[in-house]
Amino acid sequence: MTSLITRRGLMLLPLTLLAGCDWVVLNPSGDIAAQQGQLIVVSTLLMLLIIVPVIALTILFAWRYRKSNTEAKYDPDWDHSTQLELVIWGAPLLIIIALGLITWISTHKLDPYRPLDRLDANRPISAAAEPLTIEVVALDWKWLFIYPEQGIATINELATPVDVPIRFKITASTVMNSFYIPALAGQIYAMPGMETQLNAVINEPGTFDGFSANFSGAGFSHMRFKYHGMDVADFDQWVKDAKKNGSTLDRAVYTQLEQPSEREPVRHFGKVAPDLYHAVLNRCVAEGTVCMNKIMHEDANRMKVQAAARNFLRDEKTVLAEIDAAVCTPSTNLLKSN
Ligand SMILES: [Cu+2]
Repeated sequence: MTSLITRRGLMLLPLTLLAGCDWVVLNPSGDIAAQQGQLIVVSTLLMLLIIVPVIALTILFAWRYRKSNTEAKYDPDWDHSTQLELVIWGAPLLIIIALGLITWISTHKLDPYRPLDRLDANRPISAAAEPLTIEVVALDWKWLFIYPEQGIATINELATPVDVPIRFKITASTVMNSFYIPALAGQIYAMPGMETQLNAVINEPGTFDGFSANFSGAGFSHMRFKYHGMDVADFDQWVKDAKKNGSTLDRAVYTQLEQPSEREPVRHFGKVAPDLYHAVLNRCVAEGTVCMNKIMHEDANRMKVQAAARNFLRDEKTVLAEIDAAVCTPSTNLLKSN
């Protein structure tokens, strides 16, 4: 008896654990994350349209056609029902059509590269409205945030004003990470030598968790930061405070910073070398290295010259063939006429 109670208690344990959860993904503070949360709810409900009836009917059939029930009709030669066929084929078809439409629409509407067209469900904004740009660099094992317009940078702390569209440009220094603030928007990969983007907005002031959602080595577990959604006035004050901090983030400081380290404390830089993010992205922070975009540009130019040379040679062959034809044809004709 005790073992049965214990077993039942243990079965309930996961539920009590879940009850303590802060369901941030389904109750976020940013409009993009809110729309993504709604997608999860809608697709789960669509799935339950099949799962709930199937489970209910399984139990119903097992009960109704149990051996001791002599009332149930026994019909071993039954093999077809048009109504059943309609339900069995129609229901999944309609659900797949609905899921397909939702996927198509939301993939385009929630494309992280697409500039926002609304602050939330009730407040549209023009796509031309200039967002706040933040450059994100995933380092081993801390986050660097550069505010190019404000000329400041931070380590392991992010702040943005509430109800202002933000455009994140995301890259990494060595290995792949994933930039994830569940309250704000879905995760976006951070990769060295390339840039990903995220457009999002926070609608409520508050402090939220941010972290790397892609394992990146020894210090990964502590690659966490606090994200502050602030009133515009508080944000301006925060920028001013950061500016007051005299230290400068230049290439030398960055090279130090880039070295692997764990549990980095929050740090602010009042000045940032203006081309630092470009150099990080194109892997040319170190003195004397050529930037990747420059190498790619030169490669592209070389390809163009090679293609032009090939075209020229082909044209020359065509011209020679034409000359050949022009010179040789009359002589054969002459031969023929003789
Ligand atoms: Cu994948």
